[in-house]
Amino acid sequence: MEMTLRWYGSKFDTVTLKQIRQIPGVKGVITTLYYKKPGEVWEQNEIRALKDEVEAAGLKIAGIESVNVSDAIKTGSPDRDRDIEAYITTLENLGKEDIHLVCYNFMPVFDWTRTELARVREDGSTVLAYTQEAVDALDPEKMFESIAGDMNGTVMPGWEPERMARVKELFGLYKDIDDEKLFANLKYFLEKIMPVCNRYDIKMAIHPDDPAWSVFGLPRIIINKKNILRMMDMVDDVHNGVTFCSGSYGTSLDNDLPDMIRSLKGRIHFAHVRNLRFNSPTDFEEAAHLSSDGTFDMYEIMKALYDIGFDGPIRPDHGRMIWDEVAMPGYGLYDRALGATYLNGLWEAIEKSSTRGV
Ligand code: DNO
Repeated sequence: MEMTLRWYGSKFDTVTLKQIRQIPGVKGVITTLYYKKPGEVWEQNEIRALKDEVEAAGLKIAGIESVNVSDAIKTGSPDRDRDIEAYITTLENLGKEDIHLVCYNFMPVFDWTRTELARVREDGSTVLAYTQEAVDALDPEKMFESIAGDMNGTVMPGWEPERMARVKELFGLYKDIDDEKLFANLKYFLEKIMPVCNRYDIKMAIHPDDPAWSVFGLPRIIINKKNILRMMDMVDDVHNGVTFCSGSYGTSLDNDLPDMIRSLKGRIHFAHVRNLRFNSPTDFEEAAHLSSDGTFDMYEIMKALYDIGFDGPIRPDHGRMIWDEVAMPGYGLYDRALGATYLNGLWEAIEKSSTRGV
């Protein structure tokens, strides 16, 4: 296991590489060329410059989150082959720069969905939260407006204003796409990119849909053990793997997280570990990482990762906004640093008690 933090690049992130470097046990970042649009090629010199910047700060790039997949690929429109070619070139350029992990998602229209970005908890911290009631009452075209005021001046991944301005058009693109078509389009995409992934040993790690059910009637497929095993089987290559995100799969209380982890042995290439607190099955908020602050048993999650021999990058994922920090919701420094430290502590205890037989 390699502890990392997500970092959006010096032009976009409020957190610096120097700060990340000072979190005990964090040796790498998960990063991206945040300005790239889906379908655009990432040039090798741009990747090299990012790598140089990270390495100059004493860190390494542990993986990319995300190289985004275009709507043409997700909907299987006639332009998809052009975009897949661009994706392949990007993967080649990443491979040439010795980067071997790519996180991506296959969610239609909206990436992750939350209805509040700054719900105030009893201790005064603020967190991202979701209620189904709020989604049901909302016109999807108003979704962005309803949360934009709480973004603290940042651009949140998947919620880029220029994309959100086209929400109506985007819904139109997906009107004939159901789960089966989305699965077929994902298979087509994966089959095309597997040769380059094999050539450069690039592990593709699909991020789950968040929340793990359909929102606004859009299809959602990466939501549970059955579907993810179907995806692993449909393109049976070790480079076709997953980002195991406890906070996304965990939105559905039907998902048994440690059991899912065990069933994905060898195919989890990246882990996002965080906790949620459920106020009801349809109202949840992002808690501190500590088990007792939320609903999940974080020890069992880390133990399952340990037991399957997980040795990829992990990140504490979202944190609460604490100590008056102003940052991208979920992506401040302080609570993620506390999360990294806690998860490192759990891991050390699990490792030592396993190897010392106590
Ligand atoms: C939200 C993130 C997602 C994730 C993408 C992966 O905070 O977990 O935006 O990065 O879905 O492509």
